[in-house]
Amino acid sequence: MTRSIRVAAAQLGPVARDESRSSVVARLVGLLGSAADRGAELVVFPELALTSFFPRWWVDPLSEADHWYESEMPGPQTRPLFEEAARRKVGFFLGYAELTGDGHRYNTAVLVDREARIVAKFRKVHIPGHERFEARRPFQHLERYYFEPGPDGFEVHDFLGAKVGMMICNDRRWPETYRVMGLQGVELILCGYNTPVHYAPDPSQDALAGFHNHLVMQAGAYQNGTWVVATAKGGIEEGVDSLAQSAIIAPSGQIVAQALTNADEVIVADCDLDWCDNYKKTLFDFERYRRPECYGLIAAAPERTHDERQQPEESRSR
Ligand code: CDV
Repeated sequence: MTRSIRVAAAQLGPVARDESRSSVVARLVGLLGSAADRGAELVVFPELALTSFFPRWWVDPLSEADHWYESEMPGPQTRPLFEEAARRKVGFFLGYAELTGDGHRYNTAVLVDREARIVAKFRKVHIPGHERFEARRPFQHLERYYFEPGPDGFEVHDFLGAKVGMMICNDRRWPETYRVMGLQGVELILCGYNTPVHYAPDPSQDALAGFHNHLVMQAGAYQNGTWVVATAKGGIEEGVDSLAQSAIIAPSGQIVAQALTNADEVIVADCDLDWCDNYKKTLFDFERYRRPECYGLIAAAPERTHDERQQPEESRSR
């Protein structure tokens, strides 16, 4: 008997700065219902799905940004999504801004089972952007002001009969992300993203945003023999055009489903998990063919610590 999961990517169009949580959650509930109507067992929502992509704005002091974060999950406003998921027996991946009880801020996703229980949490590892307001930019990308890097790395979980991993947005650009999960036998990687089409540090990349998005995920899927399901928050959000093109990618590296719009849209595919072995047991039989003794530099600890790589403490205000 083949092992297969029907997975949906539930893309969101723009979320306005003043859109209420209950309005966004109602949109998520609608998308989850559409996915369930099409037989999906698992729905993947975007990164920071509950709010506008707020790192585009500089808010100082940071405590005045607390309303963008969730201090409990589910909380009163997100509970309707969990209730609907339990009613429809659909699992989901949901990205949101997390504020922990002891004051840490993470760009987080939860993995929720078909009874609406949180079974795993992932905190974004690679935090892109900058730490302080930069006047030269048409809009900010202050993720490094709003979030700490996730300390837990890339774990793989037994979920719905599959080996499932998670990553968030910029994580998808790094080969190490996929390989760390590949070494744990991952068969299905879930991802949410917000990718502004304009990249201020090098605008020559703007025209390539869609190409790079699929390039990295197709390569990661193929080189590790895994499915990748990646969901955007796309469209023109508060004046900033963000990439849509949500995609479901097979272990062959082929895109088997892709969003056609930059608005709320559900795409669905049957992910045959046994297809992973076509790659894991042939070209990418890690046991047989990898040469880790030749790759030492990749995992070597840097000479500087993470904190030393940050901007000087006096230029930050937390
Ligand atoms: N939300 C993100 O992580 N966005 C980044 C930026 C750098 C565009 C991305 O890699 O898509």
